[in-house]
Amino acid sequence: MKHLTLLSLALLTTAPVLGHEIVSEVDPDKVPAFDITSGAATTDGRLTTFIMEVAGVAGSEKPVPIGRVAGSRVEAYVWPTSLDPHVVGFDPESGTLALAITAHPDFDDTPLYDENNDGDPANDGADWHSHWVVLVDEAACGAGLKVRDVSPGVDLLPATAPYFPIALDSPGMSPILDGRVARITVPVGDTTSVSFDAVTAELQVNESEQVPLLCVTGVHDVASGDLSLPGRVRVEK
Ligand SMILES: [Ca+2]
Ligand SMILES: [Ca+2]
Ligand SMILES: [Ca+2]
Repeated sequence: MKHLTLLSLALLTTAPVLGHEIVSEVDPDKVPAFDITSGAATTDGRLTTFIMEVAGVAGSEKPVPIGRVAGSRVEAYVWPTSLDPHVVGFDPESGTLALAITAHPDFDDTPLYDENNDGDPANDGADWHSHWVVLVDEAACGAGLKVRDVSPGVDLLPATAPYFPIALDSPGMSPILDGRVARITVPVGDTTSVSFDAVTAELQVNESEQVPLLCVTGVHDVASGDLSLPGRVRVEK
């Protein structure tokens, strides 16, 4: 009976967290830096913070530079969300709006930001930085997903987008990679009904720079296991 009571207490104590956070097992076959152990998000009503914990050191593995954009690789910590892409300035209902922390040493996609603080805003990419992207299904991509191909000037893009022909925005929110945790805060407040997942993935620029321009080529880990977006944003004052 004592055990039952303790178990009930434990369930009561953890119940408000369940249904918000997503828990993923440690998998010895995965690269620890991309092996997700949990995904979570909190909001104070004005800002929302997306959080991911991994088994290793977050951000410790980056793509090897190849010296050209075509065929180059991107590593990413990604939170796919149920937010409409129009919330941040893309076409409404145009795919899955995802927040991403990425590193890609072969190209700069943050024309407004000097990520490495060397006086040149056009030579970055190797350091971890943030993006909004719109993901859509693409059978031609290794993982069945791509960043949506667009025509800048025809399709809607946020003012802070680099105006590449993909649904990519570079609004400059600083990611925090600290030990096992990757997190990022975005200026989106009305998120208590938003669902999300946590994913670690590799992307690649098309070898011939044709569409699909930016494929998701491989998925390291999906917190939910099935991309069902079971996470819910927790209110934290
Ligand atoms: Ca995992
Ligand atoms: Ca830049
Ligand atoms: Ca720079």
